[in-house]
Amino acid sequence: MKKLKLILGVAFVSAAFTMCRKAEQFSEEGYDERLSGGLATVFDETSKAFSHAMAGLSANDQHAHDLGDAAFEQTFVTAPAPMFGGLGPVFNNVSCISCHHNDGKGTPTAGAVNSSLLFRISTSGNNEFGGPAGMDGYGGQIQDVAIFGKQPEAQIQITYTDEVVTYADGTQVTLRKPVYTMQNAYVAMTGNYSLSPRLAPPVFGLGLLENIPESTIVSFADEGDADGDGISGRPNYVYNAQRKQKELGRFGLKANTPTVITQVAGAYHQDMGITSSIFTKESSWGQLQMDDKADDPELPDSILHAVAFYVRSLAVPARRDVNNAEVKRGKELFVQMNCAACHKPVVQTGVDVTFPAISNQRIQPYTDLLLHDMGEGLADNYNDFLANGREWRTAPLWGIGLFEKTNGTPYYLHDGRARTMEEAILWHGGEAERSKTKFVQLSKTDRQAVLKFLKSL
Ligand code: HEC
Ligand code: HEC
Ligand SMILES: [Ca+2]
Ligand SMILES: [Ca+2]
Ligand SMILES: [Ca+2]
Repeated sequence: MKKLKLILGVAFVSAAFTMCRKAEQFSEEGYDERLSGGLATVFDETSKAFSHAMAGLSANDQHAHDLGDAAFEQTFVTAPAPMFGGLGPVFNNVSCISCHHNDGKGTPTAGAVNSSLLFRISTSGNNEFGGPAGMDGYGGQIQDVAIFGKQPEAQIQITYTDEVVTYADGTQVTLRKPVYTMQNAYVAMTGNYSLSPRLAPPVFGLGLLENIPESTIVSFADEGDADGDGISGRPNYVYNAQRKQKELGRFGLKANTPTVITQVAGAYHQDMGITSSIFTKESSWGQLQMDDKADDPELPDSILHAVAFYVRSLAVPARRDVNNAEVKRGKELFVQMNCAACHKPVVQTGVDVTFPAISNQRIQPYTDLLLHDMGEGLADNYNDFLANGREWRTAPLWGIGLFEKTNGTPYYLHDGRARTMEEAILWHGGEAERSKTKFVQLSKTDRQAVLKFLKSL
């Protein structure tokens, strides 16, 4: 049944591709702007838009993708279990899909079953690898759920305070700022700590982002702001727990993880409490509730690799309405307001002869994968390797116009505080202050054109 759906899906996608291709005009540069992921683009604008394999995978690769797909959706259980055991003792959720809804963004409802918001915690200073120093009794992340007989580390309650922004034409937008309160801590927390709220981002297109040459990303940086446009941007360099060395950070909301595989192993480890060959000790190792027995890894390498391949080979959804006049006007304004200085519209991936779908592709990720100071309003005061408490990785904007489809109620920004893309823009500060001010000064018609352009991504 699954196979049939897959074949139908592929047939449908290729039919749609050829049909639309004839109907639409190419953009001025002779390039089809709809191809956000180059050859790894898929034509689907439904709730499943982020869930397709890239076209052209070999039979072997397709098989690995399908295995990874099943494991991504698999609910893990308490050990002992013949398969998919090892959940906990403390964890945040029971499967990847329960946070990355439809392979897309999550929902910021801490405590609820579908919650995809988690909290990192650190004391001042760094750990032995240059990363954030964890807290005694808690480590680096608060796990708010536990298996039977153990206690969750703590829960975090969220309340919001409102702030109103008024445009020159009188239109008002209400922004909500989250306030977090730690509750039910299983042991007393001593000393100062900072919390970093993180909402699950989408997981498609990551093979492409991983395949952007390091030199390209570094070339986007302008650390001393030599061109004087107020935008600097710098790369993060982080510890690779698999290769045991410092590398460029690309993934995570502060570019705090170097590769897809370490990100996936890290998710099993911290978010689900599942050990693997990369993270061999439970996240609660050395804490009160752990027996500290060094067992075999709970996750076989075969599954770890399949899941990593699954997210690397998820296709990017095509843009819609690229020839609509209002969308085109919105794109012009996006460039004029210098949004494109951080949200890079076009990037070229490197050559990878083993994986043609991600090799040498012209993609439109709308990110530079660099860290930017986003101002006090978005600051979490939490350091993550080189990222300071005001810095975040430029969020890729590809697919953002489909969040309503993939997630029902969409949420934007690192903690989901923004309910609309307009709210997300109004939170921009720091290096993005000038761009934000330009947006606020636009006429209502032009603001709508910008939002319509974002909706087409
Ligand atoms: C409790 C919710 C939660 C669970 C469960 C979870 N994730 Fe995530 N995921 C997140 C958050 C939050 C981030 C951002 C992490 C950061 O900033 O360090 C993230 C980031 C990622 C990224 C990087 C995306 C990017 O653009 O940088 C990948 C890949 C990923 N997760 C895969 C997985 C896989 C595979 C699983 C299952 C093994 C999983 N996640 C389970 C919440 C979750
Ligand atoms: C200085 C770099 C920079 C500039 C300039 C910039 N952005 Fe961003 N943008 C970011 C970063 C970093 C984030 C993630 C912030 C966070 O999550 O707290 C982001 C997030 C967003 C989001 C939300 C993405 C999501 O997935 O939740 C939207 C929408 C957005 N930007 C649009 C714009 C628009 C429109 C402009 C121009 C008016 C702009 N940005 C200018 C860096 C920038
Ligand atoms: Ca475990
Ligand atoms: Ca912990
Ligand atoms: Ca600059």
